[in-house]
Amino acid sequence: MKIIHVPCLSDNYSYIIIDEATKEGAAVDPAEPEKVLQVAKDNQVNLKTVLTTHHHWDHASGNDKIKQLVPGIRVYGGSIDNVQGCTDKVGNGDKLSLGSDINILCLHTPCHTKGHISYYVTGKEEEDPAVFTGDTLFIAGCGKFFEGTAEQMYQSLCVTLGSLPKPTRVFCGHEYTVKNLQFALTVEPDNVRIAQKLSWAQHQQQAGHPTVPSTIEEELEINPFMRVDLPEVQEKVNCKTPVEAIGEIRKRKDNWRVNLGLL
Ligand code: GBP
Ligand code: ZN
Repeated sequence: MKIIHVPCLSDNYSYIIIDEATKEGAAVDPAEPEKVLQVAKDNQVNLKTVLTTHHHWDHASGNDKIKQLVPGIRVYGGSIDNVQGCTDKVGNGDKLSLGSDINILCLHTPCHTKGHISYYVTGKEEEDPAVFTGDTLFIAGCGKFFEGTAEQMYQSLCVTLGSLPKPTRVFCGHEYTVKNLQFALTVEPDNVRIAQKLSWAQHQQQAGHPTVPSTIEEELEINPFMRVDLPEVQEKVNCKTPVEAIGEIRKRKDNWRVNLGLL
């Protein structure tokens, strides 16, 4: 399988997943359909499906347009949210396929939105899997809790996504990595892996390169929201349980830039 980044809007990523044997493709959150279709055309890819992570406009608002431009395309989306143009509602555990070698497992990862779906994608046996996490899991961060609770984000991030194989590549919905790592250092100032990743991410960004993907293994080392099972992380934020800690870290992140403005 091949995965192509398509930067959209100000800091969103759409992706095209390609089954190389058949040249069939799936577009993840094609917020700017013309851009995504041009990349598909340049790579001789026949788009068959849209995988929508959640209903927010910067992810789902291209769906009606892409249906007009690609007759017959199937549009998958979460079972609860009202996703624009959705032709096929999916829920936790649903399985899809693409071309001859790609399998897609739908994972319900609620909290940022109620019906948020992450897509776990496997290709040939020798290839590392990929997961498309929308606005649930970002590199070194997570989405705001717009439609859910700390319990739900703990389940989505630390249980559902945290249980995927360690080498799984993480493709998220926004390029927020530098800011997320700067914040992560306020939670764990002595975490060397975070400092190293920040310096790498700053270089990538300056060179105009994406910082995506990371891996599940790496997230477990640098993402404060995925590290709340560790007693030392709970202690850093004066909490006694993982759920309490994830809620507290989210609250601190929500207020972080506001506080900087006051200094
Ligand atoms: C920044 O720090 O770069 N611009 C600011 C934050 C996802 S997009 C922007 C922001 O709030 N982003 C959202 C988020 O979850 N961020 C995580 C974080 O800051 O740690 N969105 O576009 C957002 O989901 C949206 C669209 C939201 C429709 C609500 C509706 Br309704
Ligand atoms: Zn969102």
